[in-house]
Amino acid sequence: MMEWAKKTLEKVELSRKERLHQPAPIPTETEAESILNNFHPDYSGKERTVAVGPNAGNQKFPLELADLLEADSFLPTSHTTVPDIETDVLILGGGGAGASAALALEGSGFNIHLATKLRLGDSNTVMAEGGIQAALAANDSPRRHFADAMVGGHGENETGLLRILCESGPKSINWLSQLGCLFDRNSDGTFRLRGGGGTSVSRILACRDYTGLEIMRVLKDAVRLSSTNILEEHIAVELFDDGNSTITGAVLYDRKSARLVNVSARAVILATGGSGQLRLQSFPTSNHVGATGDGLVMAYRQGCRLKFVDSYQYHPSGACYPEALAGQLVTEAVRSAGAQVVNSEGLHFINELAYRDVLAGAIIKEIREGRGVTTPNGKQGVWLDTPMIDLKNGEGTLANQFPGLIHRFESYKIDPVKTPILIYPTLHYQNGGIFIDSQCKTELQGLWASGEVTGGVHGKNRLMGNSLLDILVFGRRAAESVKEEIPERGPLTLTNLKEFKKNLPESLTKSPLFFPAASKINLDIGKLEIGTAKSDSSSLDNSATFEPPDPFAH
Ligand code: MEZ
Repeated sequence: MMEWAKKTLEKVELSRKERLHQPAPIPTETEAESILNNFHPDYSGKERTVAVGPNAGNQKFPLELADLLEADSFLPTSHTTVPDIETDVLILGGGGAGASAALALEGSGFNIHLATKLRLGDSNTVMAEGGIQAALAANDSPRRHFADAMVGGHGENETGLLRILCESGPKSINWLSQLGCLFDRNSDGTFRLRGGGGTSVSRILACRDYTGLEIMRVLKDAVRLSSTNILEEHIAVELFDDGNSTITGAVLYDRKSARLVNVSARAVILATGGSGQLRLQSFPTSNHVGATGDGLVMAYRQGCRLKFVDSYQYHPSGACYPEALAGQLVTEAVRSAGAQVVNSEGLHFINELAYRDVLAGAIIKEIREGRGVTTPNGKQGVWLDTPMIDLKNGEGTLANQFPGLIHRFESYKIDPVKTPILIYPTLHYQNGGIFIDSQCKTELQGLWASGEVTGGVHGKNRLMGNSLLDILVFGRRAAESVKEEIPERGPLTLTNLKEFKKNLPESLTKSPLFFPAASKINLDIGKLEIGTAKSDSSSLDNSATFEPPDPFAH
């Protein structure tokens, strides 16, 4: 029990009955604008332009990302370019987008390699809880899905990409079901559909509160059974070009043998995911440990422009207490099932299904204005009144629909069925990324990209459940395009990298980051020679017992 919060919890309990049938208002457009401008982290001015690369001087980046874009490469320009592996298609990333691309290439006759930083499946995909959108209901349509996402994205979505996303929803669910994905169903066998923030009809399919895990389970099994060569613990370090800007492969770092591996490929699909582990402005994150924006850095050095990378999604309901869970996702589905967002005085100050950016800003506002709850360690949050779920929907609903939530909190003697959860926004999703066209082609020949590393489809605020759909749709689409347009094999050079380095300001730091500093995983890549295994002394710093990253570290 949270003894320290006794007084405020009493106020929450006292106001519960009155709140039961009284939804709080969604802010008007003017109120929302004021909340965003004054309280949302994207609008705090903690951003700057960079001096090098295709966006130099004309696009602002969060400070932490700008530093990485202007940092030096780990790879010396003298690095040898003799290939260790020759393949047709190299997929970088082992999450949902990379796995979907690999599966769509099966049967093409191409030789396929998929390289992943950790193990196949270790990705933000498995961290997604609440569901995936697809216009399947009788009263729904891809057009309606499109309209909802467009409004949610502040009208800034790339319309061509968004149309493809929404039109591909139903067949993506069909494909996943054929692979064995067990979506929740109604007693009549139809898919159980939930609502979410910004969905005008129920459109979200779920597997309880572990949807991403279930989706990745089937994708992973299928990839393992396919002809794809899986290179686990092979971290992408840099891309190769042919001397004429066409991408021709990548340099990987094999963690197990501590060797650099040159891969020559006719096509590269970048599916390296997001960058929540940059922990912008010291925010905790819901992202997996490898989400450090490596794909953005590598592609940028080659000349790919980045779009909207000043726009990140701070998921309103990240866990705030206990500190060991800080930043972990408390799915939006908990809010759509009836849990209300309540301040220290027991006031239901905003509708919990307001757009994510507005809700996150409103929570920060409440705290800054003194109506938040302070934990014994000085962290601040507001209440998510989870007991409301059973009150509204009947006893047992929360336990039945959100077993993952219960499991995590009961370890700390908090029962969300009886006690509200303290929440604070958590860095959840990179809204922007690499420019792609409708075939997932980047601005460089030979390089395709899909999933969270790309920018545009979600505009400046993604709706719940559209990222799980995105990775399936655009992972497979990239593969289809590769099948049609794969170039001939080109030479491996570091021409683009050398050009980029020429204009680089003096920099002591190196990038990509690969792992957050708090993980204590240090890769000493610059010192390695190609093909020379570093005896048994891996470059991992194993001197201390491994501690998971401190969720509040930066
Ligand atoms: O798409 C998401 O971000 C998602 C499903 C998150 C969640 O709240 O569960």
